[in-house]
Amino acid sequence: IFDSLRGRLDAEQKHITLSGVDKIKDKLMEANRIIIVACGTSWHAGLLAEYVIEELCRINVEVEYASEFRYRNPIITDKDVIIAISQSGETADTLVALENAKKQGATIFGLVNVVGSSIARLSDAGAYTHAGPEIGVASTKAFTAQLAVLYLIALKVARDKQTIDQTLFNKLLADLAKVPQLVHDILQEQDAAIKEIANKYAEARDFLYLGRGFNFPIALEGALKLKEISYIHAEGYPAAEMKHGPIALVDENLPVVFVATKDSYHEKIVSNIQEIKARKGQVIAVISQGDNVVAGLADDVMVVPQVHEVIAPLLSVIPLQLLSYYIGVNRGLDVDKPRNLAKSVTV
Ligand code: F1P
Repeated sequence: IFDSLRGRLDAEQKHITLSGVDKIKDKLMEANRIIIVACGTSWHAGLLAEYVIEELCRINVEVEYASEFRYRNPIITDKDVIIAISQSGETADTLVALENAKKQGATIFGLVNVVGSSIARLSDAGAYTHAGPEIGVASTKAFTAQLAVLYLIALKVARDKQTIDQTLFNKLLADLAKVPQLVHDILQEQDAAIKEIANKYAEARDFLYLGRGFNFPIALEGALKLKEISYIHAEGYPAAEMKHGPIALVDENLPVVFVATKDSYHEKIVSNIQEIKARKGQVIAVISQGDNVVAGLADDVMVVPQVHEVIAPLLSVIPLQLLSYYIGVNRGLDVDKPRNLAKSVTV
């Protein structure tokens, strides 16, 4: 993540350098629509980017699973900009989806880790996340790095389109610049507590992850990480969607992980937590520092520093990655090489 920000963001000077974005700036400024195409964890980064770009830039965004998009006959025009997100830059479904879109005239912006990879070569412009090769198969730091770049793009476009005011721009930029240090602090300060939580729940058969707004994609990503490296069945849901089905699963054996950092909908998430507690579910919550309300309701908490709600997901994903890691370790699994999972899904 530090590499993703270094040289691209100068919070003091309020300056963002992204030469790839400059290359397609006119297309972006006039875009009818941004279509984000990705798979797996990269898709979750795309989903969060949808929330952020729509909020800050007021551009219509759609997020597509490349693995489905490639089999559809989507309506794409030269007014569409496609953002392709891929850690490896080689994911076959994403590549085919892009080739199809390119034939219809779309401009493609590639966001990949690997310099010279197939997706990078197919793109009209792009940015490298430079998150280095992941040691493990499951995507963790690539996710954070993808988000860092997507946030920079959103902020840059929002400022040029004047869809946010200078005060908000400055606040978001300043909070984004703090993220590398805050991630470091979370890893240090929460490590022991998260390890203990992992030991407590390592034998659970199923987990439910809930979040709302900017925290919803993080709930999905938390559930995916647990599946990938701990082999525990986990579902991520929008918090309010719980009443439309998953609530039937709740009993004393179901750990429910809430991504519950302070945001505009905080009261709603508090009442969702109460609903789970009333049904004897066990609540693990990611909370903002100083949130005594959720700390008082939840069985276990993982604490992150408070930043603007738009930036908060960059922090709240960290304890969830660590929780999955420690549950996997507790179960004696090789968390770096999960069974059945390939680093690049090229077929
Ligand atoms: C997408 C992805 C990863 C996942 C695993 C399989 O890869 O689903 O998110 O952790 O490695 O592939 P990519 O297109 O981002 O390289």
